[in-house]
Amino acid sequence: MKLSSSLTAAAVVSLSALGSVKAQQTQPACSSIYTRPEILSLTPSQWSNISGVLGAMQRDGWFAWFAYLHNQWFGQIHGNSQFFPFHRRFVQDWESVGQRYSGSFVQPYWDEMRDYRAPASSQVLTSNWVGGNGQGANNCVVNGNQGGWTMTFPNNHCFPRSFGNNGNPTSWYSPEYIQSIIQRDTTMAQLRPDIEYSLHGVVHINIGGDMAQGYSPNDWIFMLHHANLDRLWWQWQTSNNRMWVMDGSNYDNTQITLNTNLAYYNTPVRNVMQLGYGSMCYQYASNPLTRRDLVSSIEATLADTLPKGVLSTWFPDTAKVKGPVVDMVRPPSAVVTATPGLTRGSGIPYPAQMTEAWIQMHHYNKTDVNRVNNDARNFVIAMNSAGYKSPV
Ligand SMILES: *[C@@H]1O[C@H](CO)[C@@H](O)[C@H](O)[C@H]1NC(C)=O
Ligand SMILES: *[C@@H]1O[C@H](CO)[C@@H](O)[C@H](O)[C@H]1NC(C)=O
Ligand SMILES: [Cu+2]
Repeated sequence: MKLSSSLTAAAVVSLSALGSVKAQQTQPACSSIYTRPEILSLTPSQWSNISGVLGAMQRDGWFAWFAYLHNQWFGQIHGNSQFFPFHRRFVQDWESVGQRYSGSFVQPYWDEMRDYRAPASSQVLTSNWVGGNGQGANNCVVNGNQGGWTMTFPNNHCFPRSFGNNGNPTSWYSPEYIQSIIQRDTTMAQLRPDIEYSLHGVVHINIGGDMAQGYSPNDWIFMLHHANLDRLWWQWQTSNNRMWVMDGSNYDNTQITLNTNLAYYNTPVRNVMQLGYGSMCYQYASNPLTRRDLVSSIEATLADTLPKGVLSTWFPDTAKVKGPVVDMVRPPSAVVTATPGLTRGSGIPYPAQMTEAWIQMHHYNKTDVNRVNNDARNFVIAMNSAGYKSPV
């Protein structure tokens, strides 16, 4: 199995870009492609249109439907290689329902790594956007676009959130660590647990309320979060010829391939692999607020401060090219240092980990969870002992 998938990968690499698309892609190219923006880059009128559509979707029962679907298929779409392709199709399905209400509806993403040091202080979690922590005995959210809503799945309840660590969640995962994963992992069997057991789990748990349940799509943060994870997968796919890399297993331990059907959707995994084809007619905008400066600045800082051995262990692509890692063009360093708010100030804090309850709820493999936790801790130790000061 391992051998045949690496032969396939080698065959793809040896073809021209067009040839490899033809070899793997069976869907037509999209006639037009829309862009998913970072939520904080929306204009007030775009946000008012999107939140208006979300209100209409709630009125018509779509939040309940997606919460039901996610809960129903829960065991088949987590803890195995269907995780990324299923959730890609799921968010796109949601987005296509939104487009019935407004042709210009798009599902934004949240660049959660930017807010990793103090997640509760994120702009996203204010009354201007999705609102903050719940209040009172039932943790009902009172502000933001879902403030005061009654959710109907699995039964009527106020829309709740319950931030971790008594309302002040400890740090999530740094953009440096996520970049390191994207650079180091070469198989889906590596990437999937490295993201699912780190950033994925910790955001669900630390937002809490319905986000920490099988019916987490009740909270629109679910869609912002999974759009971000999908964006990270796409970033991984578009580096190092990994577009068609799919390996590891399904929930029943059968081997996954490009021809395996997705849970519920019964469409081959192949059909969701490449954005811009078939039903996947979207792309991701780089975060215009910070992303360009952030990644470039991280890279400049990494290359400046890390000893070569440390750099090549944790950032093999950066070590190789000593330039843009993935999709970024590094601006002149004058631009980097002049960027407001980015100071080369701080070491990297240890990330929060998944709770025991969350691990059991998903029947995650404890050996794999521990490996991911240890890797994340070792990363922090390696960066801090090399004297790395993060610009984020
Ligand atoms: C959003 O904008 C579209 C036009 O692009 C309009 O048809 C739709 O009614 C608007 N929806 C809301 C809820 O404002
Ligand atoms: C958990 O994963 C490890 C390898 O990562 C594997 O050796 C082990 O058999 C798995 N355990 C279960 C119960 O599947
Ligand atoms: Cu999920």
